[in-house]
Amino acid sequence: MCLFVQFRMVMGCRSFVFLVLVFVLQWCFVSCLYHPLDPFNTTEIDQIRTIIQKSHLGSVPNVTYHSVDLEEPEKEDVFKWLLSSSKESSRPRPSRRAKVVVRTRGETRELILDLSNGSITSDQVYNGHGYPPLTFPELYKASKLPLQYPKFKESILRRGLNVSEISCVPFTVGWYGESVTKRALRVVCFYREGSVNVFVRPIEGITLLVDVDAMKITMYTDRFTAPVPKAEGTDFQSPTGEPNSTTYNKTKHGFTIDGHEVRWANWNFHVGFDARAGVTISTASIFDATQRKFRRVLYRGHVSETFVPYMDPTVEWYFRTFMDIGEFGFGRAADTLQPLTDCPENAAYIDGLMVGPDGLPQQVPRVICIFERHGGNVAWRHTEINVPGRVVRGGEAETTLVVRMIATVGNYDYILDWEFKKSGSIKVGVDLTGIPEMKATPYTNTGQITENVYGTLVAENTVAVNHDHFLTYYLDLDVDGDGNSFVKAKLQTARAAQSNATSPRKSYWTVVTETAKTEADARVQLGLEPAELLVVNPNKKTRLGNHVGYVLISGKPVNSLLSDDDYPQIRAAYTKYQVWVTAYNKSERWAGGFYTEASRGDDGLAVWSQRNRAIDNKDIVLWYTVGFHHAPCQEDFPVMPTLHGGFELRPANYFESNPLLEQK
Ligand SMILES: *[C@@H]1O[C@H](CO)[C@@H](O)[C@H](O)[C@H]1NC(C)=O
Ligand SMILES: *[C@@H]1O[C@H](CO)[C@@H](O)[C@H](O)[C@H]1NC(C)=O
Ligand SMILES: *[C@@H]1O[C@H](CO)[C@@H](O)[C@H](O)[C@H]1NC(C)=O
Ligand SMILES: *[C@@H]1O[C@H](CO)[C@@H](O)[C@H](O)[C@H]1NC(C)=O
Ligand SMILES: *[C@@H]1O[C@H](CO)[C@@H](O)[C@H](O)[C@H]1NC(C)=O
Ligand SMILES: *[C@@H]1O[C@H](CO)[C@@H](O)[C@H](O)[C@H]1NC(C)=O
Ligand SMILES: *[C@@H]1O[C@H](CO)[C@@H](O)[C@H](O)[C@H]1NC(C)=O
Ligand SMILES: *[C@@H]1O[C@H](CO)[C@@H](O)[C@H](O)[C@H]1NC(C)=O
Ligand SMILES: [Cu+2]
Repeated sequence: MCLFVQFRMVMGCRSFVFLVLVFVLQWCFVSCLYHPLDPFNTTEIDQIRTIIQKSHLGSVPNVTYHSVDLEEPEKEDVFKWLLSSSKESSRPRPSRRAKVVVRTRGETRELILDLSNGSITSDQVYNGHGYPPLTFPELYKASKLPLQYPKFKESILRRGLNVSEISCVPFTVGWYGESVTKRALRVVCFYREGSVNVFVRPIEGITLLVDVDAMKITMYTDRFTAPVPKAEGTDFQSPTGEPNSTTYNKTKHGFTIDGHEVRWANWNFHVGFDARAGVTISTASIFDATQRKFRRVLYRGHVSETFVPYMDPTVEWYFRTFMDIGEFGFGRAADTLQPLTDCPENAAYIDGLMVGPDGLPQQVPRVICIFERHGGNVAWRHTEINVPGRVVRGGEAETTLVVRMIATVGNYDYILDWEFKKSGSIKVGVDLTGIPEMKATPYTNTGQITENVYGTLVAENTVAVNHDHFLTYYLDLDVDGDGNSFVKAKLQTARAAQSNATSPRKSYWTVVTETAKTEADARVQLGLEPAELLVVNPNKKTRLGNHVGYVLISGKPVNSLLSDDDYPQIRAAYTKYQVWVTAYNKSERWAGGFYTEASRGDDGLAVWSQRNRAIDNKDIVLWYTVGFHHAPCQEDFPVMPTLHGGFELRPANYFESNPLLEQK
């Protein structure tokens, strides 16, 4: 029954249960597995809270849970479990351990819990820089403070505005060289009156700082005013409401979801949901029809960090340099998917579960959708006219499987896709949409502007400010096993030998491969030289003798243009390169460091890479950053059409030949 408790697929789960109850019970008994990388279920979340309440923290008032993460089991134990052929009950599932970060009495405390014996195996106060993610109640309370603050109310009256029509939004503050920091938020206010599009009507000129632990306004300035942009033409609501659920419930799927494991075509993988990363893909392997077995591809993949720095250095704007994953969390920001808009008719939905600030389980309905995409593309084709007397045609329409989640982080929406192809490719896509951050100005036409406004006039009195989006992916590839190497296959122009009279050609390109020995060799700024970037398994060869591998097909080369000594860049130093490779270490998953809020750049990918560990024929992790420099345009107002980015991991000498034909 576990399947149905954890996963309410929208496809009429309940009636399905009644119809095939007997079958399901038997089936669950033999195959309803608890995968070692499963997110915590309600029983386990309750157990975690109980363990903490029974400890010395039980008598401490106001313990808030900021992060509860599965403490990653050893990889070898996960594989022992995966490859075990014994029955579920006797499978050696690694013990479930939780890393819990709570705050109490103004301190950050890290606990490691062992759920198998209910003990706290480690308990320490964290004294380093930075703080755990902010909780929703903290953000909510901070957003309400201005509305009761006399000086703010005065400022609003002076602007001739109605305080009842104001929405305030808490923004993280970053770090700008302060030697002592407090958990703080800047609260920025907007005028709704006549519009639901809160973010397009900023009230400019006011700076408001909140001390989060004290939950008090500790700084207030009102330096200038600018006209509030008008409400007209800013609405973005769809004319129709919720779709009729009967139109999307009755679907047949070409895949199965068993616990958190998905099987489709030649793929087999685990889908998880994490408060910090959002959707995670784990233990993805692909069936090789030649070898008659599943072979490993990706041990774990998810967004590790995001960095969104705005390019306006003025007093009211400079701090807007967000690292959403660590400061807030893509899982916490994940939205319930709207059938037929967010996911097509044939989608199955799964719910997400996380731990609330009070330690109680918090459910997010329909947080991930999974669907087959019949995108109208061609998987492969050929027409042969050189067979005498015949025209020979072959080909196949492409069907892929998409796993999708959407995070709405304040003004922006990120649509995260993991698309699996029968060819062995994994395409990772991200679509940006939502409302760009706007700044109110006196200008109504670009002809009036004589100063730098740090963006584009997208509507009267409205500048959409220039900014970047960087999404850094954690990609623990295990190409056909643990021992992997990172190879740069550089394409170099060569001169044809002039002495050879048989060829008139003067040049050609050739492939010169370089295997990265250490982490320093594996920092890559794309676009500087043509090169194929591969993760290969040097211990495995095809029958023909090529090393089996996966190639990274990158998107546009975008790296941060901020100077290295700029504070936000110190915190997000890893955005200087699009590609990094590190030695696998289960504690190194968050590119911006574990404690990202007000971090100082002393933890994270750029720091780990400085250790310059050996990465040749080792268990390695590939990090890839999808980047966008966003200089907004008028079409981005009042809500922007999706802007696509992404990359592909594609087999390269992994199979003996085209796997699409092998499946026949
Ligand atoms: C469709 O699914 C939704 C969500 O699971 C459920 O509330 C509804 O009753 C279902 N409708 C039908 C007709 O099965
Ligand atoms: C949660 O998982 C544990 C195994 O880790 C299992 O024993 C328990 O029944 C599950 N609880 C629910 C509500 O699924
Ligand atoms: C605990 O929280 C409550 C409500 O927020 C507050 O009134 C109280 O002062 C807090 N207690 C301590 C010891 O911080
Ligand atoms: C619980 O198990 C852990 C091993 O995971 C061990 O270190 C610890 O001592 C055990 N605690 C108790 C109370 O048995
Ligand atoms: C201010 O807004 C509130 C709520 O929208 C409304 O009820 C009230 O009449 C407004 N006050 C003025 C002075 O317009
Ligand atoms: C949904 O659609 C079905 C079939 O078209 C119809 O019978 C039902 O009344 C509709 N329900 C709602 C709430 O509109
Ligand atoms: C000249 O070209 C022929 C034919 O492509 C090739 O077999 C031979 O190796 C070449 N010789 C030199 C010296 O490049
Ligand atoms: C693993 O990573 C953590 C955090 O960066 C570090 O403290 C630890 O030394 C690393 N372990 C190894 C074996 O590199
Ligand atoms: Cu943007």
